[in-house]
Amino acid sequence: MILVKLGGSVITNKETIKDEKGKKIFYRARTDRLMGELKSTNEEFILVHGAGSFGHPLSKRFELREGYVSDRQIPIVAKVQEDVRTLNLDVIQTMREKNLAAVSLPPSLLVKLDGGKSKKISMEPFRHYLELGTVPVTFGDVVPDISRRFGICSGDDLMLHLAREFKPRIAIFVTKVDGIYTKDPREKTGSPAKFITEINEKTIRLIKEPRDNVPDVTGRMKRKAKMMLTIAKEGVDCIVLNGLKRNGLGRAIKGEKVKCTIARRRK
Ligand code: ATP
Ligand code: IP8
Repeated sequence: MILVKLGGSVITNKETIKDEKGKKIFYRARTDRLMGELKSTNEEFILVHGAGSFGHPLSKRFELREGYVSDRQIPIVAKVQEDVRTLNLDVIQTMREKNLAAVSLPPSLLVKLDGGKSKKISMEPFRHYLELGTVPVTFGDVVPDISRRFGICSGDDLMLHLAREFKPRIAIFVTKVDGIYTKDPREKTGSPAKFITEINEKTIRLIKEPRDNVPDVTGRMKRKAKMMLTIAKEGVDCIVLNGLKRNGLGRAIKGEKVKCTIARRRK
């Protein structure tokens, strides 16, 4: 069994957000291709996807990650939940078109935080729908928080909890870069970004946070790298690869060599 997260940067446009008609951008053709690559491997999987432009900009503007501070946030909690479900429905539809029986498992109903940290995640529905032969699909969402009333659960957090529970053969983060660099490879000033082939306690210290304005409330590559190390400590190999490269995901699942950053399992 494998665990795959399609990053918000791959399936949406986190920089431009809306098209000329004012509609949020979902990259359907690209998602469709990635589903084809997943399907061709014939291996059981759980799919997680990020929120991208459907979740981050409003969550940032209304500081949803820190929980309740004002009543102004309440309609926004509902709106962001609606938006991430719209994206989830888009993802689910591309899966159905590939004859993948995808079942949506919204974290708003399954996850409880306390002080921003995961307190409880119901794993039973994931187990049930796997046993049924369907593909459980979950995503970054706004969820209840016991002490702060609400908070954000990211797809990266879900990857860790699902890896811990299901011990997949591999956990794969699909993003729009080849892997993790010492700094954002788009940054052209200063010394060039160096590619990190393996994340460990030493190399993680080399990663600098980006200086761009991309709205993101759940942390960037450094946080992903930390999550990968934690997943590796759970005994699961974890990689980040480029979803823009045709068949990179499919080849990685088949065990073929692709350019990626790995955190090797520790147990
Ligand atoms: P989401 O969290 O919305 O699901 P994602 O998982 O696709 O998104 P992002 O956090 O958006 O991932 O990360 C991808 C982006 O991070 C790329 O656009 C890349 O340019 C940028 N980036 C910033 N710092 C780094 C770094 N050190 N190494 C690699 N990419 C980086
Ligand atoms: O895109 C964030 O999830 P992520 C969820 O996986 C929201 O980090 C609602 C911003």
